[in-house]
Amino acid sequence: MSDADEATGAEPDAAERIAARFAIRWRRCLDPDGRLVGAAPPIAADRERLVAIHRVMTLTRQFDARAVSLQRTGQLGTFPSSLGQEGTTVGVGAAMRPEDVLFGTYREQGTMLWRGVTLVELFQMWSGDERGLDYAGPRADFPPAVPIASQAPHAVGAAYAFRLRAERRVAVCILGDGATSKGDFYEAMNAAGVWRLPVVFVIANNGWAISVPRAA
Ligand SMILES: Cc1ncc(C[n+]2csc(CCOP(=O)(O)OP(=O)(O)O)c2C)c(N)n1
Ligand SMILES: [Mg+2]
Repeated sequence: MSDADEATGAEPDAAERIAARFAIRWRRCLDPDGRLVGAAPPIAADRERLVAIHRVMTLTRQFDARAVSLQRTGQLGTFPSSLGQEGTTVGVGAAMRPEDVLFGTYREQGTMLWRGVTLVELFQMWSGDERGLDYAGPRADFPPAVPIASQAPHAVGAAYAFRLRAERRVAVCILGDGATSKGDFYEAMNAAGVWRLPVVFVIANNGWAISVPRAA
């Protein structure tokens, strides 16, 4: 059915009927300049929690600056900065329960710090020392996925296990906007939808996949 058919109420042509319609709602609390849009969410009144979140956001930025300096002076291997994404990463961590399981990328330092991964473990990990991945804190969390979107099917597998074991926990999978172009992302979304699994996909849209802008 064309838009014109719909507007006039005309019978749709049997050869071109609409198979499905859907809408994706979006919600925001702040505009790009940080001004409040609409009513503040309940967490805005929880000063203690906001300070706790802000503390880890600040720690994340300090860790980031230190890691970038070490990387630039040849003392650390590759390091993906999360500068400017502290709110997303720590915010996701703060929304999770301890028993949930994180499947993040290489920019989730904030989520990891919130969940109890230590600074020593982060420095070990980014120095290539695998002991840094054997977290003393969140034992079940997966290591950051460097192969893009590869953590999405893992998250679905874990969520399937939670379902089979009747465990009340959620797999939380964080991906970049570029990762949404990967086949594993669609396969994971499809399986999660078909089996109605307890998995949440968070797309951290920073507008870029290395040098390719989202608009391209
Ligand atoms: C399977 C795979 N292909 C290519 C790469 C190289 N690569 C590293 S980062 C990146 C861009 C990812 O963009 P996005 O998902 O938006 O994450 P961002 O880095 O912006 O956080 C690519 C293609 C990779 N790591 N893994
Ligand atoms: Mg990106």
